[in-house]
Amino acid sequence: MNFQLQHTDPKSKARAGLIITDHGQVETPIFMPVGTAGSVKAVHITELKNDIKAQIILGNTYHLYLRPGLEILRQAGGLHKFTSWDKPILTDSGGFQVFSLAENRKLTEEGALFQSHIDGSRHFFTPENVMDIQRIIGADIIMAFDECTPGTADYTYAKKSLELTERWLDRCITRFRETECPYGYSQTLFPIVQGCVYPDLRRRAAENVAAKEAEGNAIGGLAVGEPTEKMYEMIELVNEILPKDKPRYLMGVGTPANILEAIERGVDMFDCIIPTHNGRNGQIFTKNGIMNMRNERWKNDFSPLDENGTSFVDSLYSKAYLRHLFNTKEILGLQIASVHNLAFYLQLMREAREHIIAGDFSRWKNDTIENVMRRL
Ligand code: PRF
Repeated sequence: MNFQLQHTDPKSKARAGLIITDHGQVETPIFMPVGTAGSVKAVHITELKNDIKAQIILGNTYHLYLRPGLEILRQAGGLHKFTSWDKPILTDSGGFQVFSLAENRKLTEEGALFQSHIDGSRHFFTPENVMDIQRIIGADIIMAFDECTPGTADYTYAKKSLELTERWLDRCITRFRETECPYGYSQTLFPIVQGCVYPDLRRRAAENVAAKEAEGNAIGGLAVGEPTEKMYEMIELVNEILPKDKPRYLMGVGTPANILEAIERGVDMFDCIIPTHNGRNGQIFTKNGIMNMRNERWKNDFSPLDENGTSFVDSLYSKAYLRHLFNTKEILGLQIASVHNLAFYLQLMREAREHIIAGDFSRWKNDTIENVMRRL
């Protein structure tokens, strides 16, 4: 993998860049649709490529390891071949999902013991086997095995947790260097900065990660229960330390406002379930604000779903029709909402990039947040 920093906004920390992988290029800032179990829920690959214009998608080690499992993934020739998505993929390492989904999980120095949320079967993730698993899944960018410290953790817990993440990172790097991609292309490992909301821990974590000289770096442990202002403060502090010539990935964030604020503070890559998850609950993002399609208000509004939208669904379908689909629980409603919201997020990233290059990012960002986050 290679990263070219193309433009830096003169008035903020916002950047425009290019990530080059063996499965193609990614223009940053970028949003990565979440394809947890090998599918971006309710969205075809053709829509992702041609309509949404996604450049990279995310998969989850935890889910893919449990189902379909490593034997099937290996036989398929990796996740790209299995899913027919031939562009870049990033996989999360599983630690975060073990803690949010699995049952009876137990953390030890060695790794994380857990029971599957599907059938209760017992499994053990270690920094070593999580590297091996991500080799077999075959993502272009793989993530270190970390403990995502809750945003409400006290200092003593956060420090212990960070120290474990740091020891695990060293084990990840060792194993990653001893192994190779079974499919003949190259993979790269991103370390993750933890440290909760404590400036000295975040500073130390960022310095430790920066010293590894990885091809890209991630910021984890944010949007996990801490106040939003604390999140912005930690992003700012960490980005002062992480290398400028490597992409920075903020894990699992967020709303359009969160993403634009993080871009202004120097973040390049994002993933989040909000556009798809909230979309399936009837929440539609537009430039003029957020619509809840279950609302009576749209019952006889036959105007296009989103007159400013770039997706085919925006002009093809009306607000009243999508409201009807949600009202009758038609599967098509989930599909339209998911495609629309992902197209909206990707368009927001393209506009952010244009404004960074044009040099007026911050003004555009402030206006955009005000409009986009309004409730309609
Ligand atoms: N670590 C990992 N994955 C994550 C997170 C983390 O801290 C977060 C936190 N926002 C989302 N996904 N490995």
